[in-house]
Amino acid sequence: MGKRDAERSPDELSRRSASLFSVPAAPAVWRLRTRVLPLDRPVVIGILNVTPDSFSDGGRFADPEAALAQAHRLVAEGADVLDVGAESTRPGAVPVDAAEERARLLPVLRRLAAELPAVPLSVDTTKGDVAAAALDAGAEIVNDVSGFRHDPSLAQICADAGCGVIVMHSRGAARDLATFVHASYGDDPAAEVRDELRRQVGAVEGAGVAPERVAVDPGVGFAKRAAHSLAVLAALPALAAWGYPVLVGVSRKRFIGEVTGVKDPAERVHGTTGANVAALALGARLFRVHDVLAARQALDVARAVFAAGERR
Ligand code: HH2
Repeated sequence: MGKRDAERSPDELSRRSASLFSVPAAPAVWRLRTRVLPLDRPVVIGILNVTPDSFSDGGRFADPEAALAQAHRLVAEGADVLDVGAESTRPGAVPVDAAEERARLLPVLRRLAAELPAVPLSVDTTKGDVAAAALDAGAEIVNDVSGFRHDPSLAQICADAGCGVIVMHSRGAARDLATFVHASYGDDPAAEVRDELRRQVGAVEGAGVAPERVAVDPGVGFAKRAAHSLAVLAALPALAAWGYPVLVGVSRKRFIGEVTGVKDPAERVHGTTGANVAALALGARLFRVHDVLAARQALDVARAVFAAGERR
């Protein structure tokens, strides 16, 4: 029989609590199109929305010059990767056709690839031909919020390009993604999310994408009420146990507003920090955020604490 806590020395107890909260094992690197991203430090992915209508920063960076200035700011604040998106998933956002999406993205991606060559670029799209053009313009990663469900050509395009892919859990068609239309779950929402995500990862790998290029994302806020988003975050260790790098996109989202009572998304930075640090402790390695400086500092400090625990 094991010892009771009362019989353990303070040193033994603190060693055990350090290992309880130490970061679960994750792969050492994530392979992208032309480079390898180390995962020994939390990876901060800065969001660059070149959209007129995103939920928290819509319209601010739709002009390419404004987008470039914002990209330089995010990198100066410590972003490791930039995720560039031209179609909002916000409920009620106007769908964007592929030609318009390309016209918004390509000038920005080309300039970023030239001006910030050390920063891997991710393209947030669900469309194969947009992804193909973005990869030609220098993107390293394809981030698909439909989890490679909407466009059957996309996984093959990624396999041929050898790029990194982010497979995110979601349900339903484009207009329903960030709504509650499909937010019905049984007793264990996180297990259902994992089952569905597992199928999507299988489909992506079945199309030829190498497992070491895959990152997985539970899709916080996508077909998930606040309780579902909290449940998938709490269950991150089971997702991390698959062995892929885990990404979370909690930044400024509605569940943070519900927990904190903060209505304005731009004011949700402190709640976002809390969610990101919790996610790091539970196994996430990649953090998609609007507020890069806060995430960079908070995650680096949290990582340093866990690392000190591991050395004991
Ligand atoms: N969330 C959003 C967009 N893309 N990609 C991943 N992998 N994970 C996410 O959680 C995620 C994502 C929604 O946030 P945002 O880009 O700020 O808003 P909008 O869709 O309105 O542009």
